[in-house]
Amino acid sequence: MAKEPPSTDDDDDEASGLRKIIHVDMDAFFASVEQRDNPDLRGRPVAVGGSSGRGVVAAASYEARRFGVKSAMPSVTAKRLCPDLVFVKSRFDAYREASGQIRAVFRHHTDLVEPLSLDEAYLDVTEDRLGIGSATRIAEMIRQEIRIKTGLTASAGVSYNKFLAKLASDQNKPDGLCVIRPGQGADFVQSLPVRRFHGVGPKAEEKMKRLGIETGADLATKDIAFLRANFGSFADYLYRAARGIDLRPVRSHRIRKSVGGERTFNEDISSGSALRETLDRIVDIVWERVENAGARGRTVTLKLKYTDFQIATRARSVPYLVADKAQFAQIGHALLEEALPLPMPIRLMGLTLSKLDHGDAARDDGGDGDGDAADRQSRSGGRRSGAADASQLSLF
Ligand code: DCP
Ligand code: MG
Repeated sequence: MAKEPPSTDDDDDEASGLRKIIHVDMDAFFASVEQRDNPDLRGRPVAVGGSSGRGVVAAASYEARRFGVKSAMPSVTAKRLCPDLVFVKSRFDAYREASGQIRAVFRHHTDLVEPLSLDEAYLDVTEDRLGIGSATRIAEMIRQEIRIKTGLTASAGVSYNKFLAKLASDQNKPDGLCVIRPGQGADFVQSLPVRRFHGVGPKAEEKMKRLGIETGADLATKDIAFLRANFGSFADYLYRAARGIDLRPVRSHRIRKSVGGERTFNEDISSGSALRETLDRIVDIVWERVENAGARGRTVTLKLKYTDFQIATRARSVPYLVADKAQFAQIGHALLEEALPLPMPIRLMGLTLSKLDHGDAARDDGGDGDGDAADRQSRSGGRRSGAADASQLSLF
């Protein structure tokens, strides 16, 4: 029996219907696939990525991380930190295959799977397919099934919303499990550095630091008006997150329309050679995102923003999916050549791949995501009363 009146947090948990959410994230994904497929690499510090002057580390094995090597670090820096580091070229077909296997494991337990990238996904197991009931038990089964099917380890977080489940999956990496039970979310978030909040990147972290916000507890002292004034549309998410609340449903039907990236320059550029070089760098960044998303597409769009802030776009579609980075780059360059000579210098260049084909995600295309989520939400709402609440809690 609860002796105290329900706190606002409990109210919000109720509003979200005490969902059972699991976030699964593979450990050192690309690097682990390489170690699995090449026994010589096991137990050694491994970096996936180019070792050349401009290469960056895509993934670092846990052995390499002990030396401070991590994703997105320039390869030269990584080599300096860890002289014995072994560089391995990426093999996206192998990563995509493992990704398909883990998604099949997820679907064995629920239809409500929202992949975030090749190696991680949110699952809503409030009403799990096999009727197991305990989200913690399901997470353990999933980790074991992934190990059997792929020979790789996964970490999982279990909680009552997406925000907390993702934090939890990171908590006991590698090969770990962490459960944040109903009522524990607000406390869990207090001591965390804001950088661990999903969506807070280096820039937001820096800005928060200037505002005296370093932890969840600091964030929770700021009212919504202050957050809106400083973080615009991000404010509502932050306000709730600082209290362990997140109302976003798991959306299995979310279809990404495009993958792209752009760069704003410190100095406006206009010369053909500088433009081509810039485009190459953008191709590197965007193609990495395309591969991480497991996306394939048919249309490439080049965006140029001129010094007078006018935006020009040029697009080209191909009859088949863009096959690889070389073809992506070639189409991007063809679009750029068409735009030359430029009428004036540009301050921004962007490149996007769209008309995406979603591979195995196509299976999810059948319905309207929001409608379905709302339906599930209300169905669970209907079941939610008296004894059902107690059993849901005990089975968490
Ligand atoms: N990746 C990448 N470039 C980055 C970050 C990631 O190419 N800047 C790729 C390589 C990773 C994979 O995406 O193996 C998954 O990214 P994660 O952030 O989940 O990192 P890992 O799975 O490598 O490690 P962790 O155990 O921390 O999840
Ligand atoms: Mg991972």
